[in-house]
Amino acid sequence: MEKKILIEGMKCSGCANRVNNALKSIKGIKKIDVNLENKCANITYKKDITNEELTKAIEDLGFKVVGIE
Ligand SMILES: [Cu+2]
Repeated sequence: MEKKILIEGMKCSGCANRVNNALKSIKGIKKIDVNLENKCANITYKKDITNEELTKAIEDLGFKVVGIE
């Protein structure tokens, strides 16, 4: 299963790394691809992960999740 998370506020590769690490800490995510230019993160996961869980992990870092599709 895959989701695309739209994120506002990432300005450099350091930001992208922080998002990557936050997502990495969520159990069940198998693959993470944070794209700075497109302001999004694509994830592949195997167990159910709620949008709330994803949003919280990213917004705790100070970024804004504007959509998950
Ligand atoms: Cu940055």
